[in-house]
Amino acid sequence: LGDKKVTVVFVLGGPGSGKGTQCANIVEHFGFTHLSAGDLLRAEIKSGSENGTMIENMIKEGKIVPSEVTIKLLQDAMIKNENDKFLIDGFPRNEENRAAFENVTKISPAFVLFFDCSEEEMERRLLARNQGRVDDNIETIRKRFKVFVESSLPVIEHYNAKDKVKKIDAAKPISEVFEDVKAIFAPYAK
Ligand code: UP5
Ligand code: MG
Repeated sequence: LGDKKVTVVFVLGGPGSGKGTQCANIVEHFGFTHLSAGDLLRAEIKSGSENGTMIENMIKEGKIVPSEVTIKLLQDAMIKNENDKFLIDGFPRNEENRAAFENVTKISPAFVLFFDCSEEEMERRLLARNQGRVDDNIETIRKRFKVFVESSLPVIEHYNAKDKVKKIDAAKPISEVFEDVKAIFAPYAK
């Protein structure tokens, strides 16, 4: 990234907590660029890249793709984009992801937006989504929940200890969740 100074917000929360949905709202109102690590990985599969098969197998199992791969995709996307405000959605997913991103990019997030939602509600949403995602089946959903609790919650704990986490009740309807999100982003109004 060189000398480019960027503001990064990590958007975290369990599978189906509404990260993508709320990021689209934040982009529209606050002029951030949305980078979903999962979307970048799915685009990499589609592009026929040499890592495609490995990535697809990991996603089918709900496992975390090696951090070099994800960080490269995020870094390239930030370099290519003129914007200096980024929402990084669904990354870092474990402590190794977090440490590697900080080491490679020298970026630490302005804050972490954490969408808190029950597994029961997230499961309902994912099973109703119907967008053909290979990981939206009950077996993979259970694996994704387990990985979230075991590997991703510790990342949120890490930033919580630094007072960087803004936790949102994500079980409410989309528009109500966005009211809470708006209050947090008010200082970043474009
Ligand atoms: N919906 C949203 N908000 C709602 C609300 N308030 N009330 C009712 N319904 C609501 O929402 C999910 C569904 O719920 C939608 O139909 C929506 O309309 C509805 P969405 O906004 O898509 O939720 P999101 O949190 O983005 O869910 P997603 O499934 O994308 O989360 P995951 O974290 O599971 O998926 P991601 O794409 O980030 O990762 C997928 C896989 O990629 C991972 O499991 C992993 O294998 C791999 N991965 C890595 O290895 N490394 C990474 O860094 C990132 C991903
Ligand atoms: Mg998503």
